[in-house]
Amino acid sequence: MFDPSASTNIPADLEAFWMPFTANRQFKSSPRLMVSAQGMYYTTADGRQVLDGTAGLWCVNAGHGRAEIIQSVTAQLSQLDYAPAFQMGHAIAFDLAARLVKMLPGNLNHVFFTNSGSEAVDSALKIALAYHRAKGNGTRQRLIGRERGYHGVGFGGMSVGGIPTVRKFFGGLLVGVDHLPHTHNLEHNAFSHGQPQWGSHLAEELERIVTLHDASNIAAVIVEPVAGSTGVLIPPIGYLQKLRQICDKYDILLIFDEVITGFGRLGTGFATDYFGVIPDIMCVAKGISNAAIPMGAVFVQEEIYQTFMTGDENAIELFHGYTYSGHPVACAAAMATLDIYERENLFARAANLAPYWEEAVHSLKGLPSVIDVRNLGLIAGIELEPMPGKPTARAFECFLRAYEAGILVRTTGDIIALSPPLIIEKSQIDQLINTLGDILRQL
Ligand code: PXG
Ligand code: PLP
Repeated sequence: MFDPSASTNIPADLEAFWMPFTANRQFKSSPRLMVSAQGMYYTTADGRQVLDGTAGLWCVNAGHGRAEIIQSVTAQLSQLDYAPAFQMGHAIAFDLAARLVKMLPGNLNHVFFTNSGSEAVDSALKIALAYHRAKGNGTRQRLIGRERGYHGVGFGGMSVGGIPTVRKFFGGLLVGVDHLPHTHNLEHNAFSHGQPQWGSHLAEELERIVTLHDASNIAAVIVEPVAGSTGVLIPPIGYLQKLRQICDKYDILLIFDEVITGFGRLGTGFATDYFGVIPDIMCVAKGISNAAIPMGAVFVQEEIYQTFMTGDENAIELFHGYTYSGHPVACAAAMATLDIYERENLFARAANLAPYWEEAVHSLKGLPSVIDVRNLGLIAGIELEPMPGKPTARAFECFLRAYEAGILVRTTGDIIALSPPLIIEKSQIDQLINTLGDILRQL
């Protein structure tokens, strides 16, 4: 039997595993290996405790090693490890769906399950296209994303995404896509606390795109309410409201990609609650199951779901799904995760900590090479001046030194992104920011 505690901490062979989004050769020449995790800390293969400043990859919102999740997953595995998801069902997927939609505002009443954020995004885009077609608006095929958006790595998500390196190696991508401009602007918004004042007018670029392509050809606009992966881009005050208005005006579906912002990251259940803007379709993943078992989901408005529920009752309404949609073990992890969020009031906890967090991260202003600090909820971005001719090098060096110094941070370009588990203590915020400050002073 495989026993993780009996396996050696250092693998004999690092070559076979082609690591995702990783400098494979750099890593394999000096690996950074985790052995276990509990609460706010990882234990590394060389026996050190590392404070998790990133909730894994923005996903372990309730902290590591939660006993309830382990017990639920184990019990579910013993009772029903798997059952076919097509034309068959099991209660826990229905129970989880009913519970999730109660957490959401408006008529986001139906949920389609996936295994990841990437799958959630591709599912959302397909639902948007099929919805318009079902309404007799089959010309509405164009999808609008945003520069510096990240929507995962499926062909749909890549195409509406706006990160050059995520796109440029993979050919022509989806046809019929256009992009809004991103809202990041150091000249106007550097060192904003919370939402920037400047920039809501950038939503009006959607009017230009509508004029160019005509609304009759546009299916949906997809944005992250707060862009995470490309370095924490906070929406200007009023920006998302304007996008919502323009989408309404032209019957364009608004999709929020809440893969990072969902499940408490901003101190509310979802970004839709934080900003008071309700999308037509919403993608989640990550925090839905505290990352213990992979899971993603797409929520849709009542009217969208009902548009599909017409015609022959014996006909499949949506020709889409994954072998593991609503996997019982993932559902069990999600159920236990939601129990923890509720019982420990973690979303409110994050909201209460947010002012302390804001003050702590902004204390890094003025340190060498720090050109911006931005924050919202329990997220922060610290942007560094790139080294001449060596973009990303400064932040990567900072990441390596941080790991040595016992804190896990995430970098993207020359931006350090922080997003700790929502259980973080004030003393741990101090540890994270003080350690980072020391490193920035020495760099
Ligand atoms: N949408 C958004 C907004 C995301 O942030 C995805 C979709 C894709 O989810 P999956 O589960 O397919 O990875 C994401 C994922 C980082 C980082 O450090 C961010 C993500 C994943 C890994 C690293 O910024 N976001
Ligand atoms: N490829 C093949 C050959 C398959 O049979 C399937 C599913 O049956 C898939 C890909 C899709 O896999 P999944 O449903 O896990 O996304």
